[in-house]
Amino acid sequence: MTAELERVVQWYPGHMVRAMRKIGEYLKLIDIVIEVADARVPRSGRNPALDAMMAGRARILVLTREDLAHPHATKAWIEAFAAKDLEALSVDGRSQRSIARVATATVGRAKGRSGISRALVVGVPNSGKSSIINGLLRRGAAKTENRAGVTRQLQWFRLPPNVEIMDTPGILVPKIATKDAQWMLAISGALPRDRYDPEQVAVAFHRWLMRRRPRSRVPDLEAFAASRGFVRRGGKIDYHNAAQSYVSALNEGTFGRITFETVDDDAQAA
Ligand SMILES: Nc1nc2c(ncn2[C@@H]2O[C@H](COP(=O)(O)OP(=O)(O)OP(=O)(O)O)[C@@H](O)[C@H]2O)c(=O)[nH]1
Ligand SMILES: [Mg+2]
Repeated sequence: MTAELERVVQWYPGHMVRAMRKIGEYLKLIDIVIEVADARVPRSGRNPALDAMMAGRARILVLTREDLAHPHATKAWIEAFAAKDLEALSVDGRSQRSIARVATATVGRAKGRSGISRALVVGVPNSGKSSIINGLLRRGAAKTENRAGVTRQLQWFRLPPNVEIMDTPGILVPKIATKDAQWMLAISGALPRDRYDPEQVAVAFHRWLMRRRPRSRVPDLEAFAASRGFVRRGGKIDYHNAAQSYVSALNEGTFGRITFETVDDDAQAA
């Protein structure tokens, strides 16, 4: 088993380059920007290039997967964003009740009944953009799936009475800044499964957790593999499949609600 996150994980295919350019072209038509990020990675799960592009517009930051993030951490993040004049709200993108809050925030920023407002939904891959759009439209109009790179093109939808909303493909940064950001983005599903080694990701996550919470009872990959029966004939552990299952377990909340990045990391880095 390899211990370190050695392979450089990058993913910036052509459709992201094109989407970035198209968003730039549409931007002058846009009144409201809804940025969608996984609540577990509110720093690495945001794309600074999109952030810079959207500056000066009416914006909402929707933190998805609140069901998997730690509630205290999410609250601290929302307050930190508010202090920077960015309205953030946390949701479970699969819950209609959550989406109703996004609808209220969006409509609150729309023009009066007379004109059409245009909203743009942006964010890194698999953050839950299309799910939010489907929730707002109350139908499965936009394709969603639990893997990165599902939405490939920009697409408009009509949200009665007077909002038009555009789904966009997830756009990553061309170069992921740190090794921590790499495993965090891998777990959150922003990177396709064939782009990273799940063993390295599972090990990097557990090491990070032990540094943060030495008394945590979340199993390491070895213990998980043994307890879930990932043993081949001859007693050898099947680490690869165990690691994939480990990453899935993290995303099903099996190990509890864990936020990977805290506001305090920011303060320490500053
Ligand atoms: N647990 C949990 N899963 C969510 C939440 N929101 C969305 N999902 C799931 O996350 C997966 C990705 O959702 P999508 O809406 O397709 O994500 P996307 O941002 O459109 O992805 P791309 O188009 O690939 O960039 C789906 O399996 C959703 O069901 C949430 O709040 N909690
Ligand atoms: Mg999508």
